[in-house]
Amino acid sequence: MGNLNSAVIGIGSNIGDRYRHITSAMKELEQHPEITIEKKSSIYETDPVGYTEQEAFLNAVFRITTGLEAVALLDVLQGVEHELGRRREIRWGPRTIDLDILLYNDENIELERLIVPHPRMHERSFVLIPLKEIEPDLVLPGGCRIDDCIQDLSDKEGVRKWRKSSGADESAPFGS
Ligand code: A4P
Ligand code: MG
Repeated sequence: MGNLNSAVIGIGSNIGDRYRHITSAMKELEQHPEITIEKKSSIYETDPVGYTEQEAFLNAVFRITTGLEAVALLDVLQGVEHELGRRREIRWGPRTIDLDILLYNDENIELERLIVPHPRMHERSFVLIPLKEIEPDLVLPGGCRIDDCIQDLSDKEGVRKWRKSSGADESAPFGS
């Protein structure tokens, strides 16, 4: 394994068996020789943000160490999205799986296909609430402590801890 980099990944799904999509994606990533998952948040059920005429998401975040450069990591994440049948149709619309690089070391990256830190993470409860679980002392790029940043968000009620045993998701037919 090459030099160890630390990255935080956001994951989300709002089509079909959302829990299975999230666990399958994480299993795929765990099997990559240059990726180690270090810490995972709980899974949250979250009201859709942006394009709101869609089903609720399951969202989580996790921290990895990786020998991959940021763009190579994005390639791997997009490969997993593709494998799990992600179709890009509506921007911010429904998806079987979405994998975003939220943070990569403390680097600022501005390429056409990769912007890190993720430009919308600061304003999103579905990112910051799970992120606080794994990085409680994080100071966000821009200087806001994660706790203070969450306090200022208006959509906190749209983010609820989710339990697999709630059942509904497992019995729902695909695509319903
Ligand atoms: N890209 C640029 N920077 C990054 C990065 N840091 N990580 C590029 C990953 N990709 C990055 O993404 C579009 C392009 O962004 C990619 O080709 C990549 O090169 P996409 O995943 O194809 O499309 P998208 O996700 O629909 O667009 P975008 O802009 O990434 O959307 P967001 O901002 O991620 O929002 N509501 C809830 N509750 N939960 C959600 O998870 N997600 C979204 C998507 C909207 N509302 C949501 C949720
Ligand atoms: Mg995305």
